[in-house]
Amino acid sequence: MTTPRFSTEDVTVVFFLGGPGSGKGTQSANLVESYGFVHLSAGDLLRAEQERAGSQYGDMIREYIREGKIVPMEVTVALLSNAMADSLASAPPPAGTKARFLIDGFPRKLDQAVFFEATVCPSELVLFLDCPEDVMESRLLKRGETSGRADDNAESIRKRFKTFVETSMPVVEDFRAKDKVVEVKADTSVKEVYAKIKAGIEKRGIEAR
Ligand code: UP5
Ligand code: MG
Repeated sequence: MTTPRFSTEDVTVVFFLGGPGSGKGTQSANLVESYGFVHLSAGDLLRAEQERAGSQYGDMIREYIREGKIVPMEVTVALLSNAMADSLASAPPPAGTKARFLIDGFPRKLDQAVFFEATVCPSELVLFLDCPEDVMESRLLKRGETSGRADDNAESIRKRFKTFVETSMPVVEDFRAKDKVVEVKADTSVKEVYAKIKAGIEKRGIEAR
């Protein structure tokens, strides 16, 4: 059996899932502020790797993201695991506390969840933002006017939704069956959604710090 790289005695991992445009990035900023999470967006790490000079994965990542497909997990898991190690080395948590990592937009497929928990760190909780597609679509199209993201266009958005429903929702369902999901409706204001997130995670024992 493999031993995970990080122990749950030192580290708390919360997976943050939800459809494209459900508000994961937006709410992550709030959670960093009040709960001392280190925010690691799998999508942001992949976009940075895509731009990194000398990366052997740049072209592949670009293609997968535009098509709304899920990048092979070895790439994503290595980026996440190394980002966790870097954070622990450069900004360790206050003495006597565990480091908290908010893993945004990952795992997007069941085998990724299994692989991450076996080799990197088991998760404590899964925060899931539930938002109707029409709301997510209008948010993403609006963001696309200025974001520069290659996947914020109608065609890529449609493909991202399909991947989310077919491949990523089963991850949420699997964690739900294990009673690890805090689910929040995400089609109201940023403030209202955040209030519900706070209530949900505090009920599960994650306190502000
Ligand atoms: N907004 C947010 N909340 C709002 C609210 N309550 N009311 C009104 N507006 C709200 O928000 C999106 C927009 O909506 C923003 O303009 C915001 O102001 C507004 P944001 O917080 O950015 O939503 P988020 O859920 O983070 O949306 P994002 O587009 O980042 O989600 P995706 O999951 O699609 O993107 P991600 O970057 O995670 O992944 C992109 C691609 O990378 C994937 O499609 C895939 O190809 C690849 N990928 C992998 O292959 N593997 C991975 O593990 C991760 C990604
Ligand atoms: Mg995001």
